[in-house]
Amino acid sequence: MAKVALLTGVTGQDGSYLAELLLSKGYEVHGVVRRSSSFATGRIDHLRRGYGTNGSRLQLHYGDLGDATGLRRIIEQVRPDEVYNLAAQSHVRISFDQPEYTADVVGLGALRLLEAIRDHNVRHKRSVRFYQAGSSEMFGKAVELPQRETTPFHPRSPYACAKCYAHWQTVNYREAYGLYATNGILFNHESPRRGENFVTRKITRSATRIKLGLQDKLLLGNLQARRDWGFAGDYVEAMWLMMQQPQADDYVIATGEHHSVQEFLELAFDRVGLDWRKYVEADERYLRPAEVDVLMGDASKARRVLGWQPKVNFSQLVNMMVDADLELAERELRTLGR
Ligand code: NAP
Ligand code: F7E
Repeated sequence: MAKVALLTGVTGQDGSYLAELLLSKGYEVHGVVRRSSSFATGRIDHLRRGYGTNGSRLQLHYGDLGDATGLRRIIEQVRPDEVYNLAAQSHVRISFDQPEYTADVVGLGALRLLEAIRDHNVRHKRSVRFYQAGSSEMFGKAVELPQRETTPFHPRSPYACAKCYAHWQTVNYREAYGLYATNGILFNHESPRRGENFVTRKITRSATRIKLGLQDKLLLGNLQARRDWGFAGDYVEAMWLMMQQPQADDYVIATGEHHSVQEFLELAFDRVGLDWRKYVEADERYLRPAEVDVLMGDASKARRVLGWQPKVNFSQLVNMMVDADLELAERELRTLGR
């Protein structure tokens, strides 16, 4: 019998890579999608068109992390072995504009799932496993570097505060009810599927569009912030590994290197043969009321216990994203008939 996985956030960057990984491992995969006025399934359409033998094993269900009744119904119907909670209002800057909504979806959303699983387990004598998509943003203001599982949290945004709530509820359900509930504390991870308003993708998309004459300028905020950037494809493997252990636990997933936004800019523009200084302008709309200056993780526990390590390094990641966006910009140019 194939294992059954339920993914919230299946239409997002990580959801699409994790769905691919689980399908390749023979899972039956179910995803929660929220209703929107236009389709948001662009990242997973290739999995639904039935390519290979995979297509029929990805099934979508309408649901929302704000709607506990719907989530419970989906869990009852799907009877998953593993639930991966990837759904979130995941943009840190936007969480300052929408703090209450972010807390509801990111914080209470995780609690709604935990409660649904707890009841489902008791009712059906099952032991559904739960993965919570935690974030390095929870470390926030650097109290130590590198940050590891034991580093105290100091969140610096409504998003990070909500992730801390979800983290501690996950620990609490593990301790109080014996749920197999695991927190992945993932540092920034990127890919050609990254949302276009996160800084890495904004840079690679703009550098390539500027190169082809589709755009003149790139407006950015703080160039000095430093992040530990890895590849999303590597990070979803860590999620799966965490869910296969005999005991649930919490793990930091990171590359152990940090680079500034400016370094990312330099590499990306170099890749297309441009000098970033000629095109980048400062725009205070992209500054945050409280910034996280530097994040760098120590993933030695994941290496030791899970046998996990990243395969893609920083410059390979930048090149992969630039090359994919160059193809996208070329397609855009052709569509315009230029
Ligand atoms: P993403 O691309 O922004 O995807 C977020 C997903 O959540 C999308 O599928 C989105 O649906 C869905 N969603 C948003 N609000 C929802 C709601 N109310 N109900 C149901 N679904 C909702 O994020 P990601 O980069 O893949 O990240 C996955 C998870 O890891 C998130 O929880 C994020 O906070 C966390 N995380 C990410 C990183 C990173 O560097 N990427 C690092 C640490 C933790 P639509 O497609 O309809 O918008
Ligand atoms: O910002 C600076 C910005 O929005 C990175 C999410 O996946 O990772 C992500 O959160 C840095 C920040 O990612 C712009 O101030 C400068 O210092 O790409 P970002 P993030 O805030 O680190 C964590 C781990 C998550 O969990 C989140 O879900 O870049 N920056 N100029 C800018 N950032 C943006 N977005 N746009 C700019 O124009």
